[in-house]
Amino acid sequence: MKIYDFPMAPNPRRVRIFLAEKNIQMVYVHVDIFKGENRTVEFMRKNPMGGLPVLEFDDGTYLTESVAICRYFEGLQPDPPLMGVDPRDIAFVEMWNRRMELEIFSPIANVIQHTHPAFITRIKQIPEFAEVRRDYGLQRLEWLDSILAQRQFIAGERYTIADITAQVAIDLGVNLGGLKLLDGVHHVKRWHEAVSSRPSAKA
Ligand SMILES: N[C@@H](CCC(=O)N[C@@H](CS)C(=O)NCC(=O)O)C(=O)O
Repeated sequence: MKIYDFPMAPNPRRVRIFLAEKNIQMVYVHVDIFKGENRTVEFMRKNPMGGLPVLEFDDGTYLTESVAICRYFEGLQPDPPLMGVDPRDIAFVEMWNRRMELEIFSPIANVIQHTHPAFITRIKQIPEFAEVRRDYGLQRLEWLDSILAQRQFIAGERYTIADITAQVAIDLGVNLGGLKLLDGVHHVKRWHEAVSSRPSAKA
């Protein structure tokens, strides 16, 4: 088993953090997105969508979508639980993870895609769209701040995949986009310091 990976990209990092939390060792194969290595004919045979990460099983089949890959490893090794512990908890973790994808990750990714020089040749950049999404993302971080005022982690008192999704999104915005995402959101900042101090954050 191996995972096709690119260190700077947030979705592959989501899986790396998830596996680090579970202490699962993995073989990672470096695929350089900026050099277009994920868009070659050979790579598109592995994942017709071209995206990373991709999990290759030993029988030569491929699993894509970072959450699907996490779901597989959660089933394989349930401890520590990162996707919920019973039907109700699983549903709530799912809800918070989807909210982090749609309300936090997506606007931050849009800002990067529509402003960062690395994307100039990849998409038609629309600065006004980046501006709208930046404002939306900042507003949603204030909302997240009000959630984290009430509890330790995003889905409750236990660290879950929802924290990983928000963590990779915020790190992307701060490190690659130079966005000041942690200013004025004290509870998000406290939470971010906590997740960043976990050994998995280095993954
Ligand atoms: N929904 C997919 C998204 C995969 C994706 O778009 N990954 C990005 C990196 S974060 C990528 O490979 N982008 C390069 C490209 O699509 O050419 C997932 O969760 O795995």
